Amino acid sequence: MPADYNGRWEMVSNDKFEDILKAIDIDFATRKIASHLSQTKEIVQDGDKFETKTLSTFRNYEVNFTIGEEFEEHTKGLDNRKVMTMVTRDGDKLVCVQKGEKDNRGWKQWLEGDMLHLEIHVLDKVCHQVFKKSQ
Ligand code: VLZ
Repeated sequence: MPADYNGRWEMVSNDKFEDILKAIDIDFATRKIASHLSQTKEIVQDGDKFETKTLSTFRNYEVNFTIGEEFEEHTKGLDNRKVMTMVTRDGDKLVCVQKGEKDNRGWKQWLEGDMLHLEIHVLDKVCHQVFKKSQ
């Protein structure tokens, strides 16, 4: 039985998110706002298909994907770039590679009990977010 990411997840920690925003060229003012936001993740998973929403009071980010299927992701409201994205599984972990202008861009997501962990990386920067299941 693969990991079940379905549900609503509330942010409990967000380490070095501003480093990621800087690495993708987000301006100072936006970084100061965005790095202090509490984010909520809503995930609807049906087998290998994921619909994800990252919500905040400032901006929302939505991306849908199917494991193993590469697609063009437009990082709308973030750095507004186009990247070629593919998410695969490594055991119960989701591993995302975002090929584009910025090297070593992507994220890994996994579960530990009722906590969802997300590690976002760009260039030599790494951010670690933790979310707690709320629904
Ligand atoms: O996460 O792609 O969980 O499937 C941040 C939005 C979204 C609010 C970060 C801040 C995207 C706005 C992370 C800043 C300008 C992401 C995936 C894995 C979604």
